[in-house]
Amino acid sequence: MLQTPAVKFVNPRYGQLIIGPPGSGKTTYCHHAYNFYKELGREVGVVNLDPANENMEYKPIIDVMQLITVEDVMEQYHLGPNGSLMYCAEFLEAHLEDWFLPELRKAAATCNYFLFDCPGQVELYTHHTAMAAIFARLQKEGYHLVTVNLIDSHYCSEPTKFVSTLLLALNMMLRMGLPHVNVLSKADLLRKHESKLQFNLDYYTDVLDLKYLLESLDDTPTMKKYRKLNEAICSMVEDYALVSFQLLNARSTASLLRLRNHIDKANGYIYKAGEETAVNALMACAVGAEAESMRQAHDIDPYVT
Ligand SMILES: Nc1nc2c(ncn2[C@@H]2O[C@H](COP(=O)(O)OP(=O)(O)OP(=O)(O)O)[C@@H](O)[C@H]2O)c(=O)[nH]1
Ligand SMILES: [Mg+2]
Repeated sequence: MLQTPAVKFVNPRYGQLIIGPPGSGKTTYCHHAYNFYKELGREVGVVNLDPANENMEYKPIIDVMQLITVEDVMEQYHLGPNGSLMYCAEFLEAHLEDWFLPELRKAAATCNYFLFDCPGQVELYTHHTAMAAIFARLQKEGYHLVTVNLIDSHYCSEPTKFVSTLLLALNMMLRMGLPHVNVLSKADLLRKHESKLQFNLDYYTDVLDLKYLLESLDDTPTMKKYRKLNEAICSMVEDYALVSFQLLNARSTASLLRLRNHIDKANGYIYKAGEETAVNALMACAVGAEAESMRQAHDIDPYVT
């Protein structure tokens, strides 16, 4: 007699790991993205992983500050803020099994989509191993993760800053080894830097032919002696061909929607049953058919002068 195959129903869980340098807009994005995803009907929760988070506008479903805070570590061990943050990351890693994962499993009873508001110190993602280990454990737990790397768009305003941004973004992508979306945040303020932008915005977002960037670096007198180094960095970024940016104005629903389309492709949410199964929604996500000029006009608030 034919046996009915055992059908295993799975409820996949998804996570956005919001990383990026201090002040790049991670906490603000989490707040607005939380409201936005709620509106879309997703069962979303925000997890605060920043032990020095002071300006949370959202109510976290899990808060690492209940486990440890940078302030306490500084006081108890007489460490500076950076050392304390490293300590906190290692402490969280050490308490994954007995604190964090049990909390997360409890939270997963009501949520299947998590926004992780991560600390801003870039060394945690470029040199240190604790955050990468925490993310790897989340993956092992069955989470479909994507790192969303927010970088303040004012870094486009000078070629030197943009070169370091490219190197930082590439380093983070390679070290985290996860699906990754780079974002130029605060795009609504780009008009302010417009006079300083040496190229069209798509040059920065699509990371086009970097020889032009090298030429403009040559125009900066203090940069002349670093020509070979800059050349090597640009050539490496080009060879990997991995870095590109999306624009974000965290306070604009249209901008959040465009970013969601990219993120859903990256972490596979578009293939989930439910919200995104409508073929037209899938197609819109997959094709992302939007002219570059339209995309930019949308994200940069035309009323900011
Ligand atoms: N104009 C504009 N300002 C923004 C945007 N996103 C964030 N900001 C502002 O940028 C500042 C820093 O934002 P946060 O969300 O605290 O940045 P963060 O990355 O969480 O900072 P740390 O946790 O300290 O690393 C705040 O004053 C925000 O109001 C944006 O899309 N547009
Ligand atoms: Mg923050």
